[in-house]
This record gives sequence, structure tokens and C-alpha cells, in this order.
Amino acid sequence: MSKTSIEIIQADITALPVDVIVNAANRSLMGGGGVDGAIHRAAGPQLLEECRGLNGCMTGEAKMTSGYNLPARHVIHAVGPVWDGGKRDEDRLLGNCYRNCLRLADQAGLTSIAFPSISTGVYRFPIERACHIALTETLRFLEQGTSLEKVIFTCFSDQDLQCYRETYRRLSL
Ligand code: AR6
Repeated sequence: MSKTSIEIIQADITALPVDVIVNAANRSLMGGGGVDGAIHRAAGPQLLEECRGLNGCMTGEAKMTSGYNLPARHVIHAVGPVWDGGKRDEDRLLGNCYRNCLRLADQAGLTSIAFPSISTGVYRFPIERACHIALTETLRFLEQGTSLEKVIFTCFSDQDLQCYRETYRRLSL
């Protein structure tokens, strides 16, 4: 069992005072709608300036920036897969997103990270399937030992919250 605590909450991720929040970005890293738009609005224009220098990001990968006006100190921009029926390696690519975010946070010695539900909005990844991948990848990563003391899964809707809580309960049995 890892010593890291896992919290599943319903919240606006831009309000969380953690070491790092994860952004569900696109490959351009130049902003967009959904949680990406909310993070850029709350962080201010300097975030886009820093992102401009990153030369985008491949699907399944992640890059870290400062958090600027956010209460979070950093942002990890992760690019989830667009759901296309499950035949385009979407599961593996989504798993890579979570692992790469956790690895970046750990390498920076950070202690708290908050994830949104990557790919399950505009990118249409089915929530049950995405939630299972998010939780299993995270639990597996934490078993290795890490600087992270707290991992927060931030759900936007009641249904997503229920799905995460129920899936986590089943995985912990
Ligand atoms: N806090 C927490 N979760 C949120 C917030 C928020 N403030 N706002 C939305 N969500 P999405 P994707 C939830 O569409 O599917 C963007 O245009 C939302 O309810 O933001 O990975 C990017 O630029 C959903 O559960 O991300 C990309 O082009 C989850 O965040 C594309 O969308 C993810 O939904 C990425 O699509």
C-alpha cells in the first residue's frame, strides 16, 4: 500500500491550492475550451506566452509550466486521445497521460497534484472507461514510491463524481 492519499472531489480545478494542476490540453498547447479555457483564463496571459515556447505536445505526453495567477504553483499540460471507438490505442494513450503527469510531478519533487477527467469532455472518451484507467494507472504508479503525498481527482459533474467514487471503491476492495 502506498502512503499517498487519494481524494475524489467535485470542484473547479482552477481554485485548488495544490503544487500542480493538470490541464486537459490539445496538441497545440495554445488553449481551447473546457478545462483548458478555464485554466488559461484563471492563470492569465503569461501562461499562453510560456506555452508558445513549448512547441506543442504529442498525444499521451505532458509538459509543465508555471501556474502564474492560479493558486496552483504549476500546470502540467497533458494531451489525451480523442475517443474514436477504442480502436486507435485510446486506452494506452490515456494511461500514458496519467503516468507522464505523475512522473513529471514526482521528478520535480512535488507533493500534491490535481487531475481533471482527461479526454471525457470534448474528446468524448467514455467516463467509466477513462475513470478506470485514471485510477488504475495512478495506483500502479504510487506503488513505486513517490514525492507525492496527495493525488486529487477533480470531477465537474455529479455523475463523474459518482463514477470515480464507485470505481475507486471497487478497486480498493
Ligand atoms: N474544473 C474541473 N473540471 C472541468 C472544468 C473545471 N474548471 N471545466 C471542465 N471540466 P474537456 P477533453 C471537466 O472538454 O475532453 C479543450 O478545448 C469537463 O466537465 O475540458 O480532454 C482542449 O483545448 C470534463 O469532465 O477536455 C482540447 O481541445 C473534463 O473536464 C479538448 O478540449 C475534460 O473535458 C480536450 O478535451
